[in-house]
Amino acid sequence: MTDSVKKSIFEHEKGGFDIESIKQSLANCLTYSVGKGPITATDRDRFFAAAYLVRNRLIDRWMETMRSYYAHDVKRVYYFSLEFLMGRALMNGVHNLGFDRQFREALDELGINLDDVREIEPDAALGNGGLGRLAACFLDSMATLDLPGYGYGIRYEYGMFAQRIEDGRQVEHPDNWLRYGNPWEFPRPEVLHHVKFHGRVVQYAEQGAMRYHWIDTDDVMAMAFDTPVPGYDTHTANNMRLWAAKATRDFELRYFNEGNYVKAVEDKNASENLSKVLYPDDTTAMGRELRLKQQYFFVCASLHDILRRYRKHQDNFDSLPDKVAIQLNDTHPAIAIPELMRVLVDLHHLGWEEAWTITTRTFAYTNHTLMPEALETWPVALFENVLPRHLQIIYEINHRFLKDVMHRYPGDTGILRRMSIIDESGGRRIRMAHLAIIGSHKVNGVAQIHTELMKQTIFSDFDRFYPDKIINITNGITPRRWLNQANRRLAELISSRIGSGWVKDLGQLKRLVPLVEDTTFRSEFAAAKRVDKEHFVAMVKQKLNIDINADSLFDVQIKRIHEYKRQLLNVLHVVTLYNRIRHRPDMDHMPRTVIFGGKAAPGYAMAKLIIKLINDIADIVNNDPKVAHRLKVVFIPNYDVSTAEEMIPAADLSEQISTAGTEASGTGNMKLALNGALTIGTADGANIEIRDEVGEDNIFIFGLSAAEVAKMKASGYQPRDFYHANAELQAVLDMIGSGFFSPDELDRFKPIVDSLLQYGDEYLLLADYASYVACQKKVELAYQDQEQWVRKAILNVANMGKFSSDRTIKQYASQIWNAEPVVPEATIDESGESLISTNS
Ligand code: 7LS
Repeated sequence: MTDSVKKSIFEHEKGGFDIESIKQSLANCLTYSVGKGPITATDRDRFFAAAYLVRNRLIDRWMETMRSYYAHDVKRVYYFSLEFLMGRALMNGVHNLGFDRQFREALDELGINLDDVREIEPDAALGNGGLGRLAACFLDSMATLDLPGYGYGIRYEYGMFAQRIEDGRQVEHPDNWLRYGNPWEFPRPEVLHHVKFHGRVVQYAEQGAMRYHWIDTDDVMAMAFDTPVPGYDTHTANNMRLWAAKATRDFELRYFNEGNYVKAVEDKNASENLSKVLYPDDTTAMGRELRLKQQYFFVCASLHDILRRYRKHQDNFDSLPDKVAIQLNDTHPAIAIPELMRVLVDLHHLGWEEAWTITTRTFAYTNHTLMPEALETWPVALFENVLPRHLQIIYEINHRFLKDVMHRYPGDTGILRRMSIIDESGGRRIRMAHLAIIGSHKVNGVAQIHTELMKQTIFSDFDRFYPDKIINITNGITPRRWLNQANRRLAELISSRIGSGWVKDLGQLKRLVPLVEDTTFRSEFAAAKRVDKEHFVAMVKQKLNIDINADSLFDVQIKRIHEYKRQLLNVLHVVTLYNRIRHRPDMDHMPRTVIFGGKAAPGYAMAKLIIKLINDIADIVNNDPKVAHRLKVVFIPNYDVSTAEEMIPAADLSEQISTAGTEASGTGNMKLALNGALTIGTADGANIEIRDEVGEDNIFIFGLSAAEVAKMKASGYQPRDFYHANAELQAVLDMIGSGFFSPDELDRFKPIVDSLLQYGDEYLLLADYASYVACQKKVELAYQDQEQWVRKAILNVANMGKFSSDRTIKQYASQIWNAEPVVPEATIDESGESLISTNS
């Protein structure tokens, strides 16, 4: 190949953004990166070519961003998370680079169907639910705001399981998302860190100080994989660095020494299992040892990586907190606190006090739940075995902390027991939340009510002890993915009226408020929703062969299946409506389609039974001629980021009906309201702040408040009283319990009814039932007045500005991280050294 040909290929690959360059680049990528010609290429080949095309246009920005962070030695923010639910990257890249239109037209001119290509890409589903998706929205916002923010996590080989529904039941299938390769990641085989496990600690005195050595360990290597995170409408592209486990070379040596090749390979496999799979559980601790190892594995590698970067400019650790902020996404990475202490004290011989000041000024912790079963604790014995030195350090942290507590509250032994990192009640366990609070300078909750409850209940002692440590920063979502990409029709309508500034400044949506009086705008808004609903109708027909009616109210509940989220309360309402239609078939009944989506943790039997119940009810209701299309029930399988993007634009009603005081924030509530769905919800999580923004008249709030829930529980809640007092409720429960919906197995759903009537109805469904059903009636009346409904929907969209993750991230940056935006400049690296070895 001549130099000029090479050069022209390179020029095209770097990428212009005009249609001709895109067409040329796509052809080049197909040939030179995929190795296919236009005739033999499959849709998958075309997807890969398109991905390389986008990637090539990102790389310069990405490298320049890293170089400029390096050149200015800026303060960096590291978001430590066991989960990143990124979804698909192709259109996000196109969109954030701002060449949507040209990209579409180029593909069109080449006769390539964009949807076919786009849909080949598997979701990067490295997360369970809200907490993982929040991490992904935060990366988008940090890049968009030009903040030097890095994601650090695990490159799971298998992400969140794929859910199939077979005979109405959830069946889990492995998510082999890397099978065809991942065009977005750059393997960095030279970026490797040693991670130790097990072994023992020896101590000896040296120059008057006690030194600790962690020896005889089992070691694993962590290898880096980097993925660019493009900001929207900016030159910044940040980095997400995920770690994969690799065996050390010890195994090869052992093979030579022992001549036992098979055993060596087995051991090698076992150590590489560490990053094999994401635990599909967002409540109860499981897979214990491996999960703890995953946590330490990525924390250890990430901290070493960060310190290596830090020490390129600094020869001591004094300014670590001025150059590094580490945000702990829940307690899952909280082992980073004793790990940093170990590095500073054991490896670099800092004094304890000095190391502790640096550590606490570096870390901050976000709490995402008050639910006792999701508050992480680890048995001391497990720590002793897996991380013996860290256990010692935790004891030392605890000892010093409790001494301070004792000084503050002399003679109060109760408070020592309550605040200790070690829970001594029944089997000694390490309370990771206590460790995270003590080791951080700031702790935040994710919605006002959640933070208040944190301060008043589980962390009240800590709030008293550290008065300004616990703060609130309400969650948000990225408007790029959740409106501008997911709902093109609505996004274009909005931009046609108020310009596109809202994409980066969501508060500008307020300018839609006066347009509620504009009949043209209202009808265009309604028409956009209508088209989105029709698309959804076609999808349901194609995937599930169910006919649903676009004129009906689309009543949507999409989230992980969990008892506290109360999908079952929604089900009780569905059966109530069914009975009303059956008993009064000739009356007017407003057509409604109740749509569910969500995964249950594989070991969570009750959640899986609720899925089966929804599907069994769907079978009967959807096929009952008396109902005649006035009620339909659909369960959309495999709810994930991409499915959410399809469903949210079509929703009329958003179900956010958790027992008050249980949902820390919720973020699906924000996504649905931003897309013009009205919320029916409890006074819980961010619903309360959504009500404050959109106004009482534009939201449907029902049920007990968190205070009332607490009071009712304290005074001895009797679910049976509600059962006996409400004939409709009684009928519904009797039908479910006696097998009306499961004629093939009459007692199939008895455990569900028993959980309500025999076992105390922990989430107070029966207490909220009447209020919920009455509120749903108000929804129906409102929906029947389409003009009023559309006004409300517009006002929801217009008032969602607060819930941009850009606002959330700005608050983190100023209230926790003390980090500033850095606008990248094209600083070409004259040394010619590679980006990674010098500047990453
Ligand atoms: C988890 C595990 C666990 C959320 O999405 C907990 C666990 C585990 O305890 C145990 C063993 C194996 C795997 N994976 C993954 C997540 C969580 N915990 C949480 C806690 C809160 N996962 N949330 C949600 O976070 C959102 C963002 O702040 C909130 O909007 C939402 O209200 C909250 O439920």
